Parts: sequence; structure tokens; C-alpha cells
Amino acid sequence: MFDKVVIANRGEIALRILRACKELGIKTVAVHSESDRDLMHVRLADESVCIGPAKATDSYLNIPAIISACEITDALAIHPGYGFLAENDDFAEHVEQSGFTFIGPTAETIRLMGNKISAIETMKKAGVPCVPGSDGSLGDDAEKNKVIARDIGYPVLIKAAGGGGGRGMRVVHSEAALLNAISLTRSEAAAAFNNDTLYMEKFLQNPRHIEIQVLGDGQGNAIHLGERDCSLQRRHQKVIEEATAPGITPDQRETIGRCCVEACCRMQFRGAGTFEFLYEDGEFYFIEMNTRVQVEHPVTEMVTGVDIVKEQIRIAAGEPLSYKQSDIHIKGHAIECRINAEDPNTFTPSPGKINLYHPPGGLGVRIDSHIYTGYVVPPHYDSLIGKLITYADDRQSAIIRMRNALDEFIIDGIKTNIPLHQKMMRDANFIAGGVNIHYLEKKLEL
Ligand code: MV4
Repeated sequence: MFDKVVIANRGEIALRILRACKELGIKTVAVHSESDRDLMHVRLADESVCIGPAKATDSYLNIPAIISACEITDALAIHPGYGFLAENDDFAEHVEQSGFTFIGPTAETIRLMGNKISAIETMKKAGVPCVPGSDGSLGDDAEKNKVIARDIGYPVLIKAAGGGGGRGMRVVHSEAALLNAISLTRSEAAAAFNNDTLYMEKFLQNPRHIEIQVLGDGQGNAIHLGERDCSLQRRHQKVIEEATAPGITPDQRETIGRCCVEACCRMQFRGAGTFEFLYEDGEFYFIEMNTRVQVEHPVTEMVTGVDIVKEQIRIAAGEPLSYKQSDIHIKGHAIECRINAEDPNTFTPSPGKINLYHPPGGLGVRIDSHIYTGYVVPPHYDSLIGKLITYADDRQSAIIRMRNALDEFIIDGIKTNIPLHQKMMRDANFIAGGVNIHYLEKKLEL
């Protein structure tokens, strides 16, 4: 096992990684920006290194500064968390070339999954169900593109190979609008991703977003940890996630889970990953794979008992997976509410000093958060200040537990979206379960 690990992130996930390291007996180095000296994990880490100014490009995205921190502290590995450099293949490559271990997949895997066309091609070959689409990139031949769209059937979606997470997409409802949509999306993609490669998919109008968590050892062995439903989102930011997904049967879970495992084995996937699917009319359609730990990983941990971050670290150290598929038993139900420092009505960020922090507790209540009374939420980063997760035998009980936990939660001094979550936990359609990706935005319009 590693003697010392650099935590190349901030906030709640940095604290989450620190806890995993401590359980594994690993020393920790917190690298932080000038505005993050008072972060909880910086206090708790064995060592800390300031790597630059508040602006992320000068600190958390500063590759040489992070690798230097590794060198001066004699750390052996870097955990990137999520966001920032977590899915940057050049970073993974630099880390390894400098003689350190990147806690995550190989640079090659990150690159393969970062290009959405090569990701889909890989999955299709492995037998993972994908959205009907162009089977590769769109060329410049207008007539050919019309034929592709006609064969798929309108409405279609033009997507950028370098996009993902909702960036670089355009819906097309008719042939009359097709060519213009392609050229507009192409120039946007060139500007945004420095890659104007596009592909086309059938546009699914009312899907749910369901994703499968996997772990691979990089030697051709892999397991899945079941699914999460992440349909409750606003502007591609998830707000509430849960495991299991309402209405998904054990048979469906096993079938789609096995497809993902097969794909992981074939690409010798190493680390923790997530297969993102759209789910509509009882069918799963692969859209993207994430090669990092995700914000919502706790709901999977609660229903499986697997510590995903500890597994990431063990895998990176070359240990075999701690579990066989037959060891994984999904039990109960978990819900996560993302707590953001923002106005619950306008969604404007609300940084500032937390005058009083009083978290809820009790059986089946988990909080992953770095905040404390007196902490000042800086304005430079995203507004996530913590995650409230409840676990219970069944979904209804997890919702009741969440309602009570939210009602107990005190965060004074800044605005948070707790009132939004309190409303959602009393929403009849959410309680019924299985709402689609448009539900939250439509409800907010009312
Ligand atoms: C889609 C889709 C409908 N049909 N692809 C948005 C984020 C990116 N990961 C993929 N996205 C979508 N791809 C097809 N063929 C609808 C979305 C989409 C979406 C997906 C997941 C969660 C929230 C979403 C919100 C709007 C659109």
C-alpha cells in the first residue's frame, strides 16, 4: 500500500478521500489554493502545500504545481477526486511519467472514454446497448448526413465527440433544420473543445438518467455495484440521486450490470467508473462513461456496503478487487440531497460565512461535508457544500428519514437549497418514483 497520498481536490470530496486514506493507514498531503487554507481536510491532513491563487486554473488545475507537491513531500500517488483534473488524460500521463501513481484509469482509457465516439464504439463492440445513431463521426457530405438522420428518424440530436455532460448538443426536429444545426454545432464544438468532430443520435424525449457503478482491477476483472437514478437535475447539475432506481428489477440490474462488466473486462478497465444510460420504455441506452469517482457515489456505498474510495486506492496500489460479483448484495434504499450554497429560488450562488452549523443525525443519516461553524464558503468554486444521504430498508422510509433530517438541518449565514429539497421530499410525483430528466426543471417553472 502507498505510504503517502496527495489529495488533488478540495471541499467535501477532499475530506472523503482523506477519511479513506486514514482508514487504510496512508499519510495524506492536502494541496490547496490560497483561499482554501481553512478547509477541514487541510487541517486534518498530515501535511499541506499551497499550490497557488484561488483561481482554479492557477491552483487545482496547475499540473506542474501538483506534481511538485508530490515530489517535495515524497508522496507516491495522487487522488484527483472529481472535476478539476480527474478526467484529464494529459494529467494522468504526466503523473505517471513523473514516477507517481494516478489513482484512476490509465491515460489511454481516460482518452478513449473522453472521446464520446470512441467510447460508444467500444461499448457497442462489447454488447452494451447504445442509442441508435450515426455509428461514428459525421462527414461534410450533406446528402449522406440527411440519409443518416432519415434512417435514425427525427427528432435527432447532434453531439460533439469532445463534449459530454450536456455541453455541445443540439436537437433537430426536421430535415429542413438539419444542415444548419450541424454547421452551428460544429463551430461551437471547435471553439469549446478544440475538436469539431460530431455524431448523431436518436433524440430520446423523456428518458430517465440511470447509471451503473463499476470497479475494475486493470487486469481484466470487474464487478458492478448496481445502479443509481440521477434524473432529478437542473441545467445538467444533479440535485437528488438515489439507489436503487425505482422500478428497476433485479433481473434488469443483472442484465445491464453484466453488460458493463463485460465492457470493463474487455478494455481492462482500472479503477472506479460509471456507465451513464438513458432509460426509456424499459430499455437502457448507453450515452457516456465517467472514469472518476462521482459526487453521488455514497448512495451506492450505502446499499452495497462497499467503500468506493478505498477500493480506488487499493486498486491503484495493485491489489486485487476486495469483492467478487457474488459478494455484492444490494440491500435497502439510499437518497442523496446535494446541499448547495445558493438561493433556493433563483439558484444564484450564496458564498459567505456560516454563522451556525448544526447537522442532523441518527440511524441511517450520513453527511459528507467539510463545512463547520465559522467556515467561509469562497466564491471561486462550485456551490456544493455537502451531501445529505439517508438510508433505510425501503424507499418510503428513506424519504421520511430525509424529510426529518432536512427539517433538523441548520446552516445559518448563507442561503442553501435545503428548502428546495424539503419541497421535493413532499412532492407526490417524486414520492411515487421514476420521474424523468425534465421533471425538476418543469416543476420549477410552475
Ligand atoms: C441525450 C438526450 C436525449 N437523447 N441523448 C445530456 C448530458 C449528456 N450526458 C447527454 N445528455 C443527453 N443526451 C439522446 N440521444 C438527453 C440528454 C439530456 C440529459 C441526460 C441526462 C441527464 C440530464 C439531461 C438533461 C437534458 C438532456
